[in-house]
Amino acid sequence: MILDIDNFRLINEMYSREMGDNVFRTVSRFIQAMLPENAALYRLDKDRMGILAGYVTKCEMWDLYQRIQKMLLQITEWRAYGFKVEVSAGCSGYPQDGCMVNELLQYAEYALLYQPQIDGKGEQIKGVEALARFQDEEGVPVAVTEFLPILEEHGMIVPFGKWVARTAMQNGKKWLVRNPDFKVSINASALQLMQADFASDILRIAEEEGFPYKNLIVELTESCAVENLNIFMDNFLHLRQMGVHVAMDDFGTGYSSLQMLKDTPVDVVKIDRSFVAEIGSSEFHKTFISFVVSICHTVGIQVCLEGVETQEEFDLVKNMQLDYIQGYFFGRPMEKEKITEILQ
Ligand code: G
Ligand code: MN
Repeated sequence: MILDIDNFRLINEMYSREMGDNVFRTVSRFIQAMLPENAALYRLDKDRMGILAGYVTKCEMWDLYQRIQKMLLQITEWRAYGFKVEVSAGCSGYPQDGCMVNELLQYAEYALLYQPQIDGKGEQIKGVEALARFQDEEGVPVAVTEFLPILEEHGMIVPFGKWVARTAMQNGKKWLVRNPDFKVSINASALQLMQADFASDILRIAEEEGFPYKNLIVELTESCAVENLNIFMDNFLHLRQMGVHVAMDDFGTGYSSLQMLKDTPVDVVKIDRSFVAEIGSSEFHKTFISFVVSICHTVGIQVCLEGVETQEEFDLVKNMQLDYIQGYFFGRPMEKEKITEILQ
């Protein structure tokens, strides 16, 4: 749904730009506060904002619009100035009318950040994981995981995934010049893995961007494999055949991690960060990590430990022969320029 503040130009002209900004800020703050959980608000341009919501009918959107109208009329802040603020709205839904979602996503500020992956001794950066972030109204970053259901619902996950892949490879290419073994990881959701074209799309993008297959890691989660095993397997095998590396993300959280490991021979296993979180207090969690390292190394799989946040945690794992460590202790997801700096 796209909302347009009526008479916004007039407010700007009759009062001031500051007044206009003030009105816009207040209006969006009020709208933000009444949005349901599955919806997000964006500023599109001067006087327009968009609400992107998943799992709702047009009727519900219309109802939301009416409630917004009513709420705005109750704002008293501008009474003294003698004007009232109303908004007009246009609403479209996917898949019925499609393109507005594209417009919204085009306007939405999303960025790709990169989190360093260090070697097991904590000495040298070996690669990065690309992580998408949406910037909300106030510029507060929102993890894309919170957005995936909306993207999926609107059929946007495939174009979004392609955007992530292309951007990561574009940005990552220059890191390879002086670090030929540097790895760039991207995440793929279960829905992407179920597209018959997934692997060939990734390979084509790598080709177009001049990014070597061997420097790319595609991260999958265990849940990827359950629904449509054939398409998943085809994609998986195709990527590996061509030399793209595949990592199993969030390892240890699924129902059948070990079976998964047996059936899908990945290159890297990423141990879920919940294991590190309890490493200080739980012998099981600590043993689990060494156990995974030992079983994986026996069959030639590398291991990345996620979620190392403190020196104490690092001290407990630095002799575990891990291949990679990733976590806030070594760096939060950061702008590409920061990675370039680190690599200097
Ligand atoms: O599912 P996946 O492993 O791709 O998720 C990566 C997410 O984990 C990112 O959102 C990233 O910000 C977050 N993350 C990375 N390192 C840490 C950490 O050390 N602690 C916590 N709490 N989160 C982390
Ligand atoms: Mn991941």
